[in-house]
Amino acid sequence: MKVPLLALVTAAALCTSAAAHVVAVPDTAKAGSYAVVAFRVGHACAAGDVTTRLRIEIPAGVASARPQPKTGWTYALERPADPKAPPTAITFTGRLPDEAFDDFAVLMKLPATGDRLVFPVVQTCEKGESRWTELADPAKPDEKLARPAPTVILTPADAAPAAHHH
Ligand SMILES: [Cu+2]
Repeated sequence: MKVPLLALVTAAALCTSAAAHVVAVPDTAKAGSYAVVAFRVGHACAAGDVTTRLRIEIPAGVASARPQPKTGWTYALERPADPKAPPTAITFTGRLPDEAFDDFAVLMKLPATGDRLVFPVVQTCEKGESRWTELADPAKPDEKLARPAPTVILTPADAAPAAHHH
Protein backbone atom coordinates (compact mmCIF):
# COMPACT_ATOMS: atom_id res chain seq x y z
CA MET A 1 0.00 0.00 0.00
CA LYS A 2 2.96 2.34 -0.55
CA VAL A 3 1.40 4.30 -3.39
CA PRO A 4 -1.91 5.36 -1.75
CA LEU A 5 -0.05 6.41 1.40
CA LEU A 6 2.34 8.58 -0.59
CA ALA A 7 -0.57 10.06 -2.51
CA LEU A 8 -2.29 11.06 0.75
CA VAL A 9 0.86 12.68 2.11
CA THR A 10 1.34 14.62 -1.12
CA ALA A 11 -2.26 15.87 -1.13
CA ALA A 12 -1.95 17.09 2.44
CA ALA A 13 1.36 18.79 1.75
CA LEU A 14 -0.10 20.61 -1.25
CA CYS A 15 -2.96 22.07 0.75
CA THR A 16 -1.24 25.35 1.49
CA SER A 17 -3.98 27.77 0.46
CA ALA A 18 -5.93 29.05 3.45
CA ALA A 19 -8.89 29.56 1.12
CA ALA A 20 -9.03 25.80 0.57
CA HIS A 21 -9.37 24.91 4.24
CA VAL A 22 -12.55 25.05 6.29
CA VAL A 23 -12.85 28.79 6.90
CA ALA A 24 -15.37 31.32 8.22
CA VAL A 25 -16.83 33.68 5.58
CA PRO A 26 -16.74 36.57 6.28
CA ASP A 27 -13.78 36.43 8.67
CA THR A 28 -14.62 39.76 10.31
CA ALA A 29 -17.91 40.94 11.84
CA LYS A 30 -19.17 43.68 14.11
CA ALA A 31 -19.27 42.86 17.81
CA GLY A 32 -22.81 42.73 19.14
CA SER A 33 -24.37 42.38 15.69
CA TYR A 34 -26.50 39.67 14.14
CA ALA A 35 -24.26 38.14 11.50
CA VAL A 36 -24.50 35.27 9.02
CA VAL A 37 -21.23 33.38 9.03
CA ALA A 38 -20.74 30.62 6.49
CA PHE A 39 -18.36 27.77 7.19
CA ARG A 40 -16.81 27.10 3.80
CA VAL A 41 -15.58 23.58 3.11
CA GLY A 42 -12.94 23.85 0.38
CA HIS A 43 -12.03 20.18 0.09
CA ALA A 44 -12.57 16.77 1.63
CA CYS A 45 -10.32 15.21 4.28
CA ALA A 46 -8.06 13.90 1.51
CA ALA A 47 -7.99 13.89 -2.27
CA GLY A 48 -10.86 11.82 -3.64
CA ASP A 49 -12.61 11.49 -0.27
CA VAL A 50 -16.19 12.66 0.44
CA THR A 51 -17.23 14.95 3.30
CA THR A 52 -20.22 13.48 5.11
CA ARG A 53 -20.45 15.55 8.29
CA LEU A 54 -19.44 18.93 9.63
CA ARG A 55 -19.64 19.65 13.36
CA ILE A 56 -19.28 23.33 14.26
CA GLU A 57 -18.73 24.27 17.90
CA ILE A 58 -20.46 27.50 18.93
CA PRO A 59 -18.19 29.42 21.34
CA ALA A 60 -19.35 30.93 24.63
CA GLY A 61 -20.61 34.48 24.28
CA VAL A 62 -22.67 33.84 21.15
CA ALA A 63 -26.22 34.62 22.27
CA SER A 64 -28.07 32.75 19.52
CA ALA A 65 -27.09 30.44 16.66
CA ARG A 66 -29.44 29.21 13.94
CA PRO A 67 -28.31 27.02 11.05
CA GLN A 68 -29.59 27.74 7.55
CA PRO A 69 -31.20 24.52 6.27
CA LYS A 70 -29.56 23.10 3.15
CA THR A 71 -31.08 20.95 0.44
CA GLY A 72 -29.58 17.47 0.67
CA TRP A 73 -28.32 18.02 4.21
CA THR A 74 -29.82 17.55 7.65
CA TYR A 75 -28.72 19.42 10.74
CA ALA A 76 -28.73 18.61 14.44
CA LEU A 77 -28.31 20.96 17.38
CA GLU A 78 -26.52 20.08 20.61
CA ARG A 79 -28.45 21.92 23.28
CA PRO A 80 -27.27 22.87 26.75
CA ALA A 81 -29.43 22.26 29.82
CA ASP A 82 -30.77 25.83 29.71
CA PRO A 83 -33.46 25.81 26.99
CA LYS A 84 -32.98 29.54 26.37
CA ALA A 85 -29.25 29.18 25.73
CA PRO A 86 -28.01 28.75 22.16
CA PRO A 87 -26.82 25.36 20.89
CA THR A 88 -23.27 24.45 21.84
CA ALA A 89 -22.69 22.77 18.48
CA ILE A 90 -24.36 22.37 15.09
CA THR A 91 -23.77 19.28 12.97
CA PHE A 92 -24.63 19.11 9.28
CA THR A 93 -24.89 15.66 7.70
CA GLY A 94 -24.91 15.04 3.95
CA ARG A 95 -22.50 14.42 1.13
CA LEU A 96 -19.89 16.68 -0.52
CA PRO A 97 -17.31 15.19 -2.89
CA ASP A 98 -13.73 16.46 -2.76
CA GLU A 99 -13.96 18.13 -6.17
CA ALA A 100 -16.68 20.53 -4.94
CA PHE A 101 -17.00 23.14 -2.20
CA ASP A 102 -19.98 24.27 -0.13
CA ASP A 103 -20.99 26.86 2.48
CA PHE A 104 -22.77 26.02 5.75
CA ALA A 105 -24.38 29.17 7.09
CA VAL A 106 -25.25 30.04 10.69
CA LEU A 107 -27.08 33.19 11.82
CA MET A 108 -25.61 34.35 15.12
CA LYS A 109 -25.98 37.12 17.66
CA LEU A 110 -22.35 37.95 18.31
CA PRO A 111 -21.03 39.00 21.72
CA ALA A 112 -20.67 42.74 22.31
CA THR A 113 -17.11 42.39 23.61
CA GLY A 114 -14.06 40.37 22.72
CA ASP A 115 -11.63 40.50 19.83
CA ARG A 116 -12.26 37.19 18.09
CA LEU A 117 -14.48 34.12 17.99
CA VAL A 118 -12.99 30.70 17.34
CA PHE A 119 -15.19 27.92 15.99
CA PRO A 120 -13.55 24.50 16.28
CA VAL A 121 -14.83 22.32 13.41
CA VAL A 122 -14.59 18.58 12.89
CA GLN A 123 -14.95 17.48 9.27
CA THR A 124 -15.84 13.80 8.90
CA CYS A 125 -15.34 12.06 5.57
CA GLU A 126 -16.10 8.58 4.24
CA LYS A 127 -12.48 7.52 4.76
CA GLY A 128 -10.99 10.00 7.22
CA GLU A 129 -11.45 12.98 9.49
CA SER A 130 -9.96 16.49 9.65
CA ARG A 131 -10.01 18.37 12.94
CA TRP A 132 -9.96 22.13 12.24
CA THR A 133 -9.20 22.96 15.85
CA GLU A 134 -5.71 24.48 15.92
CA LEU A 135 -5.39 27.90 17.52
CA ALA A 136 -3.07 30.57 16.16
CA ASP A 137 -0.39 31.82 18.54
CA PRO A 138 -0.77 35.65 18.61
CA ALA A 139 3.01 35.86 19.09
CA LYS A 140 3.56 34.04 15.77
CA PRO A 141 1.17 35.66 13.25
CA ASP A 142 3.00 34.17 10.25
CA GLU A 143 2.94 30.62 11.54
CA LYS A 144 1.28 28.23 9.08
CA LEU A 145 -1.09 25.91 10.91
CA ALA A 146 -2.02 22.64 9.23
CA ARG A 147 -5.63 22.70 10.48
CA PRO A 148 -6.51 26.16 11.85
CA ALA A 149 -9.92 26.57 13.52
CA PRO A 150 -12.24 28.92 11.58
CA THR A 151 -12.01 32.34 13.23
CA VAL A 152 -14.05 35.56 13.04
CA ILE A 153 -12.30 38.78 14.08
CA LEU A 154 -14.69 41.07 15.95
CA THR A 155 -14.61 44.74 15.00
CA PRO A 156 -15.79 47.34 17.55
CA ALA A 157 -19.53 47.86 17.81
CA ASP A 158 -20.85 51.20 16.60
CA ALA A 159 -20.38 53.91 19.19
CA ALA A 160 -23.59 55.11 20.78
CA PRO A 161 -25.12 57.80 18.53
CA ALA A 162 -24.06 61.30 19.53
CA ALA A 163 -26.68 63.41 21.30
CA HIS A 164 -28.62 65.65 18.97
CA HIS A 165 -28.04 69.37 19.18
CA HIS A 166 -31.06 71.57 18.64
CU1 LIG B 1 -7.05 23.23 3.03
